Amino acid sequence: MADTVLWHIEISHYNEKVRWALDLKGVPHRRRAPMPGVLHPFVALAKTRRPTLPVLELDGETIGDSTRIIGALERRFPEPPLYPEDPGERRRALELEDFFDEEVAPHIRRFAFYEISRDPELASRGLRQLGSLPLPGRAAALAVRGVARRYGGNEDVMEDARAHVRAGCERILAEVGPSGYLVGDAFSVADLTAASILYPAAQPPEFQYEVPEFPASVQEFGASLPDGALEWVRRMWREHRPPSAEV
Ligand SMILES: N[C@@H](CCC(=O)N[C@@H](CS)C(=O)NCC(=O)O)C(=O)O
Repeated sequence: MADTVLWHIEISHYNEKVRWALDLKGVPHRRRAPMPGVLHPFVALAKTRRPTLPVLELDGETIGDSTRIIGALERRFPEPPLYPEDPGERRRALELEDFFDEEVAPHIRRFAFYEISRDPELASRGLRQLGSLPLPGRAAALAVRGVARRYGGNEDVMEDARAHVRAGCERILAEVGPSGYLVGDAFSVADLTAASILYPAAQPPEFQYEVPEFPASVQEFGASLPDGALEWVRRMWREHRPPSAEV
């Protein structure tokens, strides 16, 4: 087990999904964070032929994509379960995982990078904080704008991006049951995914790394999101986010 290695990006919400699953299941692992935006796509490509992290090395297998990694962890370390036992509940939990991955995560990312790229000083501090290439103001803003574009972010799609993030919050409020969880009576992959993907908006104190600094425009948008949804995200972190199992 000592050679379980997570290749990750500290600030990334998709990467947080996998860290949370590893920590919850108490899997001792090492973490490697190749320079984000510079080295990380090459490391990912070399390992999986796709440019994205997270990538997990587990039992001699190299697995890319947070959903596939959680599936593999669930098989190898079934306790505590993240997939509900009941087939109908399991289907709903996996659908919600997919919804937050596909319909919310890309939009929160393109919105945040685009807004940061409009403030050169913030962009420069952000790159330094990320452990990426240290660039001065305008150059940093251009680099971050490039990342935003890579993720589909430009002025024309900002309203759509905000609408998707809001829809994610509304989906939480619509799905949360009397138990306080999205599916059934227990914490599942649905809750873990929603709470990971929306962490940049909720800024939970349990986040294990430095939370990115956002411009006023992002903070104002965050403050306009339905309170109950972000409170729910913070509660999931408070009640279900264990400390790191990194060795
Ligand atoms: N569907 C993938 C998405 C992962 C992803 O988009 N990772 C980003 C960081 S947030 C990445 O590595 N991007 C590099 C690139 O696209 O070049 C997952 O769930 O793991």
